[in-house]
Amino acid sequence: MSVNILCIDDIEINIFTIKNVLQSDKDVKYNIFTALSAYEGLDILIKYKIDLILLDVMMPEIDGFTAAKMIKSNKRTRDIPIIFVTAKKDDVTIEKCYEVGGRDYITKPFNTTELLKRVELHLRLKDKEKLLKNEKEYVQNILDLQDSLIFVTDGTQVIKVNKAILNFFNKKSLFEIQKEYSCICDSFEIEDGYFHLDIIDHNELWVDKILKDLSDKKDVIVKIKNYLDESYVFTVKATKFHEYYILTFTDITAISKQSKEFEYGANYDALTQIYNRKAFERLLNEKIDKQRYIKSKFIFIMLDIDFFKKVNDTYGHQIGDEVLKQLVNVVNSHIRDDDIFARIGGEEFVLILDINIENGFKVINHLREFIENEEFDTVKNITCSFGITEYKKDDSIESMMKRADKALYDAKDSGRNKVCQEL
Ligand code: GH3
Ligand code: MG
Ligand code: MG
Repeated sequence: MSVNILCIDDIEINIFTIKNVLQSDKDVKYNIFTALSAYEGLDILIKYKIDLILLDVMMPEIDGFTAAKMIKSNKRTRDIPIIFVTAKKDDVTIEKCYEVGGRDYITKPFNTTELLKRVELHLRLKDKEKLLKNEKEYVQNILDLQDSLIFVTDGTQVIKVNKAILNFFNKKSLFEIQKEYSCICDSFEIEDGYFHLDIIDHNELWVDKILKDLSDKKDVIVKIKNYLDESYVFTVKATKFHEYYILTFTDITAISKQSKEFEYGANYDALTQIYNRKAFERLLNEKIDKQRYIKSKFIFIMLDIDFFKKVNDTYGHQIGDEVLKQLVNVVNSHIRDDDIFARIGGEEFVLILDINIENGFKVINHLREFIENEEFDTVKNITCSFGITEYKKDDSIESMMKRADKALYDAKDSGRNKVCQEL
């Protein structure tokens, strides 16, 4: 690729000399454009793509300094390196050369090698700058292509963001983001199960805590509100690069909602919203396991509605469902938050209470009376039978259920609306 150099000097012999020197370069072929005034030079700059300017300082009408200012104030030409060629060597002139945007200066009469080497140097620097600028733009392009929110921080201030972040916060530029969010961490919602500022030690930087969690193979999940005040859940990845931290936030809102629903569905009964059979089995097993090191009394109760088939046959299945829901409310209002209450079948429920069997018997009998006296919508009255047993050493879920089932059978067999126990 040919290199275009513009040489502006009001004295023709100077131009002639410079041209000769530059064309003597054996390694590079320069295209030399010449101008005898700043006007002429500016005109050439409009028409051609110039790579470097050699500019005389003292010229009639527009001098070199003024011309340089004009070149630097134009977006299209401001990056072209200017080397001043001047006869003046005083400090004021030299200082002014740089002040107006010159990259360098050469004094007349100049040394041939010096001129060639300076020109080569500044052309090389210009190439490097261009490369760097391209690199930056190309990195930004990669960032902007990502759906994840990406941002770079020095730990204090946001240094770089991608388009996804601007869109998320409805901002036009990094500057707008910086103005409103001194730290993106301020926008993390404070909620259990999510990473937020309240969980960080005062002597730790929040990004370092994220890096530490990630290296401990922990998932870092944050919740952030967008400009419409809608909450989104993100999984965070981070890395440290020199003094910078690069963080990506990937939107997992949909998956996280799904898995929460899935988790709920796996543990709770859809009709009554209490634990289902699977959750109950897990919880009872955990309780039995704990007995190995925490010895405490607990009882297991099976509850079955009496003649429930008749309710369905008389009022229909839908009313039957309403009875189940109302019964759950009645029982819930009678037990403590820590007690376990689950629906394990159609009209069969279980309870686990932290109490000994003597007191448990009284509590359950009271519950039985309570249900008996409750006025149920439509069906008015129902009764329930209960089978109770207490945890014994070496019990398993099966052995406990077997005894409770036997007690329940006794309650049914002895006329229903009864509480029976099996030791
Ligand atoms: P018992 O006093 O011997 O327990 O008599 P029962 O009629 O309650 O017992 P049975 O086991 O014969 O009948 C249970 C009935 O529960 C059968 C079924 O119609 C009803 N059922 C089971 N699951 C549901 C449900 O989800 N909704 C409704 N509405 N009814 C259910
Ligand atoms: Mg039954
Ligand atoms: Mg029944």
